[in-house]
Amino acid sequence: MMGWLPENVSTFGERIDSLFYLIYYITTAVFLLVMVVMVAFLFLYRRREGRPALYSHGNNTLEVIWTVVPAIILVILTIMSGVVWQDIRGVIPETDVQVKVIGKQFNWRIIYPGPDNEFGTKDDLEKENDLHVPINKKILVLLGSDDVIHSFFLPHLRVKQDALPGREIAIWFEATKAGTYEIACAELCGFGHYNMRGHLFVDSAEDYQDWQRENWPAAAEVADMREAR
Ligand SMILES: [Cu+2]
Repeated sequence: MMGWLPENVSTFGERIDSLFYLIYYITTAVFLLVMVVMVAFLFLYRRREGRPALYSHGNNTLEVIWTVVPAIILVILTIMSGVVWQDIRGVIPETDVQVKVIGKQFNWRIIYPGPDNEFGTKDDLEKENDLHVPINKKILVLLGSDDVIHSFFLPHLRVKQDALPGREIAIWFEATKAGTYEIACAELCGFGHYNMRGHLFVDSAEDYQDWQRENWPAAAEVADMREAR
């Protein structure tokens, strides 16, 4: 039944999806109710020979009900959304891995800080469109843009955030399933927008280590030394 969103592989995705479906079901129910009643009334109260038109000023009780009930539903949805937003976006938890993602017409620059976990040092590594992260770890993404407004979209992780030139925006996620997922740009950013696509590789712990080893042989030695101890 819930097959038409991309598979969720994010720790917080379930909470966002639940809200989405709750709102979807409420609006669908209201839509159907309004349409059925409207069509029924069109038929029941159509013009008929000998039936005079009726002047009605309305019905105060009914109007109060259909104003107050939706207002209460909206307030409840606002509170529920606010709680989820605060938990996911209000605070950045302690993260295990950090990476810079810079939008640029028309690709994603992915900058890894390297073994020292600091940006702007010699062991930084820049890749185009390929983001490798380990599974079951919290990933901090420092998001920026070199030119225009882009939007960093990880549909399977339920992450979408505008990337603005001149600003660094911190977001995070944690992936729960290994695999290759899409990175898309969700902001019309120019002629090549449709082609602004990358890959998110969620690696098992071993695969991630292998990937690190390939890119930073020195780091692998450090990791090996730690393991040997
Ligand atoms: Cu873009």
